[in-house]
Amino acid sequence: MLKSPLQIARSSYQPKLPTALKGSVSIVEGEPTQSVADQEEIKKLFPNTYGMPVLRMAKGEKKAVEPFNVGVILSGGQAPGGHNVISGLYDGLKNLNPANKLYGFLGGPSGLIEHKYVELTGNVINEYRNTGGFDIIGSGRTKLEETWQFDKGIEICKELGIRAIVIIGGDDSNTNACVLAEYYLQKGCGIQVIGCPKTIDGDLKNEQIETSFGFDTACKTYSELIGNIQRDANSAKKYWHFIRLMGRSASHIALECALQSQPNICLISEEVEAKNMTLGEIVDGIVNVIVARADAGLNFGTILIPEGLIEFVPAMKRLIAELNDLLASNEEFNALESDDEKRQFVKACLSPESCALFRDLPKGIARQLMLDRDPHGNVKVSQIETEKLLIEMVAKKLAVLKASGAYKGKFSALGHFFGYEGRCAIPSNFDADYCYSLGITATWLIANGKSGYMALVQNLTSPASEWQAGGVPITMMMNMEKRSGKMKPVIQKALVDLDGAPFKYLEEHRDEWADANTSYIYPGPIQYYGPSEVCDQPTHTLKLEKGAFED
Ligand code: FBP
Repeated sequence: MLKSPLQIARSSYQPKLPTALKGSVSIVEGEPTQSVADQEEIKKLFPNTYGMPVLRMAKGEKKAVEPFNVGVILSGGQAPGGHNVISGLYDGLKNLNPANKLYGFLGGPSGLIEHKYVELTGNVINEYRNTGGFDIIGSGRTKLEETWQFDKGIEICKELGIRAIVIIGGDDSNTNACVLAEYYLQKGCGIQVIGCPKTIDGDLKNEQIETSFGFDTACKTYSELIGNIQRDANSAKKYWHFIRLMGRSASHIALECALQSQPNICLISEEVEAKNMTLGEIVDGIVNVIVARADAGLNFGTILIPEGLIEFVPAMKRLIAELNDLLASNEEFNALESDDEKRQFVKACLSPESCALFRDLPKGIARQLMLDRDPHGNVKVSQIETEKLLIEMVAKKLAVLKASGAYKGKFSALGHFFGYEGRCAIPSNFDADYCYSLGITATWLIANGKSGYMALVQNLTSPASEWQAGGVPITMMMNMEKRSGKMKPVIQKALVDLDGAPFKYLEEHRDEWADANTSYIYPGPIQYYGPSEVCDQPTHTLKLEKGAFED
């Protein structure tokens, strides 16, 4: 197969490892834990995996290990570094005992249920080291939640001699990993389940998990593109660029990209919700900046829009929640063919306030809101073109201002959506190193008989040699939330903390970035080779959160 020079060079990149993970490892147990909220309910639902201690890895003695096999699943959206978790897992297993085998379940969790798998041999793994994508075994969004699915898993694990399953996924997939771990412990079938924190969205983080893998590479990829657009805008001086950024719910990606590129405006969904803002007020805020820049002769600029924005506008949030409940396996709705019929059906069932809002939305947006939910009951926000909605609303408002003489500029807008462009990029050194460490860590958790844990690598703003590895009980991150109309135990999503250092930095600087003096930063492409300050830097978000950011 033909490869680019960078692909060839990356295949021999040796990820940097924390000192504690070099050689043999021993596990140190901390204090018992409890869930972040709803302790009684979570404890009742997870009697076998609740309250377990946080684990730390330290240097240990080499011990002989009986051979065992492991199955791995990639779950949910792609994130750069997934292949390195798998290569870390493979190398970790082979170092423990060369007779150990690694199986990959194909196409996500459904591979476990449908018994579709492949053995991941050294030759296969070598093809995928330090590459982006999940194509080594594919991914999927099948939700593992029913006992017949878990029992199908037992069947194939027994057949292949699999002692542990590693699920590489986001908050929903790791919730499923914990449900599976609990079930297998209850059944006493001897199959362990370990999770790994994946998602470009960056919303799987908490006191223990500093960041999910993939966030670093995806944000650097988008920031490069935003920087390029800013340089174009500053050269041509004729377009306003409305750039929607992936990240289903939380605005971490938009915020990180803003910190890296300093656009004129960056909307933050969590702030919109906290200030109870309407769509009209968001538009007014954008219009004010456009008018002020036009007054200074600048009819161009950049606006970052988090993908999940409309779900955070309180009135829209109520509408979407009603739609979610209404459309969850609604056969009558699913049988309807035309968009018009669907709209009529929905309007008849909504509350008067939501119905009024739904009626006023552009037809395209209304249609996008009625699309199928994902298997976890989430609206597919990546398919809702919020940037077009905002362009339309801003243009209308500017036309009114122009007619009154309050605006004299020219408004020509272009919409962009950056999402899939970043999910499979070649992992940055940070993600390549972090993911490889997560894979090795998962191996040690398995070797030590742990289940219901997520692999943990911390101290990520220090050099990789100083990172610390361990495991965090998944139940520790859980609370109860409404999903598809029912209360379910789920890992708590980390939204942007409006009191946190990354948002505070944006808040402090955004007036200056909106201003006539252009403050754009042009981050350029991810660098894989060269000085460490160019190649190995973690995100601004992580540095600000850890007090390691230097202006
Ligand atoms: P995960 O939460 O599974 O990591 O997926 C993240 C994501 O990339 C979101 O940012 C986006 O909204 C969604 O996946 C898109 O899903 P799909 O790949 O099904 O279009």
